Amino acid sequence: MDEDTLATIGSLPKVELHLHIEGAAPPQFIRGLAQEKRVDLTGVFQEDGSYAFRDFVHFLSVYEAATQVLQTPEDYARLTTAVLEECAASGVVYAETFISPDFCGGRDLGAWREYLHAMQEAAATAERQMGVTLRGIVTCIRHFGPEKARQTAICAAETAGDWIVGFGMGGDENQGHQKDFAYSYDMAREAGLGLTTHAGEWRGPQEVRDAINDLRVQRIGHGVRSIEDLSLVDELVEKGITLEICPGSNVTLGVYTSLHQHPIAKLMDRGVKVTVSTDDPPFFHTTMRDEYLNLVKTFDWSVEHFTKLNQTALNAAFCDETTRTVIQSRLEAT
Ligand code: MCF
Ligand code: ZN
Repeated sequence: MDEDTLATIGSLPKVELHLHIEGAAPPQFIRGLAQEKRVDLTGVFQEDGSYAFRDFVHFLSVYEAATQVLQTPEDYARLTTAVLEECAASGVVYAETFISPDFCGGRDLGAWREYLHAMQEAAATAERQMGVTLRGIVTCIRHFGPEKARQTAICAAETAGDWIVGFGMGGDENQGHQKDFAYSYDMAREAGLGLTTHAGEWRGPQEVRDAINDLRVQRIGHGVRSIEDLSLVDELVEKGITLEICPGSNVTLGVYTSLHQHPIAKLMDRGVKVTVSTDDPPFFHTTMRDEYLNLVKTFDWSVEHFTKLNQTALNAAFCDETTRTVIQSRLEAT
């Protein structure tokens, strides 16, 4: 691959659909807040200053430990700015971020509104200053259970609008079932929110089928293990379901041993709506730019592959049509 093509791909305007806000926090940002607030974060960082985790379950607990320093709406405003600076540096022009009332006010609706207001203000400033548009997906956490998810869904439904555009679920896929959260998803759907859930990352194809049938989502977070059942892959194509694929995350957490083993190219070739995101970029030592460059080097993709990824992502974005038109013109301005 020649240097010019790499530079072109690295600097393409990008659309990112799968980004956890706390998981996108630069480690130095979290360390700074820990010092300010005198919070002991022993075990969260490695000696070199990066996040420390051994495996997926450990990752989830380190993630939750790091969020202890994020205690006020103002902390989330600062976090939003720090995250959007990183997005802008990678050429991201539109991102959707997972935000959780669990961490923002303990699922209390009044507190949630204050956190949301702070994040929205920070995002509006970043949009003016850095040219990156952000929207929020209210996210319940699977291993916190269905009751907390219901409280989260109430926060989502009450604040649904032109900034809160979706409802999602992350967390430990090995616990419980998608259908345990059907009530929450019904509430979110009735509030007009777009729907996504993490599935087919740790469990196999049945989990993706459950997400489609029990939660009636339009998008799946990860969904990569769908490749293990080609009739499911056909169903994803027929139903036009979009996968939010995070290749670097999957390799770092050990879903695949290397990017060469990753099914993203096969899924794309079979006609699945494939998009690329970073998930929790500093945890996985990645950025959107790195993701693109690693894909080029591994699969020898052309510029057209990447313009298609971004178009697919924009088509599947949960934003309103006015926003979609604005972002479309940014994608075409290259
Ligand atoms: O996608 C990765 C790995 N798979 C599942 N869940 C998560 C990932 N990154 C963050 N999460 C979860 C985690 O439980 O999302 C929550 C975290 O607490 C935050 S949502 C604002
Ligand atoms: Zn995720």
